[in-house]
Amino acid sequence: IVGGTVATVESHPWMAAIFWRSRHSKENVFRCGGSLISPCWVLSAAHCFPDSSHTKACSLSVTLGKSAINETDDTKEQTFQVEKVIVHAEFDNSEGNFNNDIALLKLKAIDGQCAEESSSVRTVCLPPARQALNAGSSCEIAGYGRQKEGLWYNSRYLREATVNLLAHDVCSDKEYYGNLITDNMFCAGTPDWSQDACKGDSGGPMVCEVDNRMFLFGIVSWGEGCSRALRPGVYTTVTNYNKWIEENTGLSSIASG
Ligand code: 4AZ
Repeated sequence: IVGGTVATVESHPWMAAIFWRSRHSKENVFRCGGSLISPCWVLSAAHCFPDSSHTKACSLSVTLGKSAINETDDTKEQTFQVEKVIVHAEFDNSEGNFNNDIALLKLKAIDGQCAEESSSVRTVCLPPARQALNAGSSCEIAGYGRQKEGLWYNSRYLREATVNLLAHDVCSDKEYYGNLITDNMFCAGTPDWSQDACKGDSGGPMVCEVDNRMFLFGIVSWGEGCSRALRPGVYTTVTNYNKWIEENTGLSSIASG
């Protein structure tokens, strides 16, 4: 996150930190963010899981309730192995724009139970399929990613920032991203380009408030650099995937509103 502030995980209790266990170093390497949408399911970005052997479910783990990426707080955290990874079948980066950048991770239950609700762990609501937001709406993003483009290390602590939604026609203007922006994506930034998601924030949540409730509207997906003028962050449009999420998780009416 560029231009944001340190956040407590209690203010983003659906935040998931996804790690990959390297076969060689046997260390857990932070890979991506995600959002807890039900006790056993985390929503993230497809591009976090390129289908090569080293991202098989067995080498992934998910930690919930995490404030600091390199420190463990057993009083708040819950860690799970991953039972399966479902990457959207039409995920496509052939145009360099991560179309359908969405994936589901099923957590492996421990004694029949996945995530347990606490002050630091909670599910986020999915918005109703037809819930649209106006351009200019302000939404929150959170992640453990870089604080500046070009840095090679992630943030030590979870950070948050506030960004405004951009109209589709603005972001599809040739001054912006042109035809790279599909209906499965939307853009967000700030008027002075000071706040943005950055490398390492991918897969993480964008939540927006509707009628005093927070809903998961976006998944951090891509952008040309971070905090660059006319190069806003690009997010997966979660409302386009309500049916896909229901079909793949077996959770029904998850987004009844
Ligand atoms: C990345 O590489 C990435 N400025 C994520 C978000 C943005 C840029 C890059 C948005 O994961």
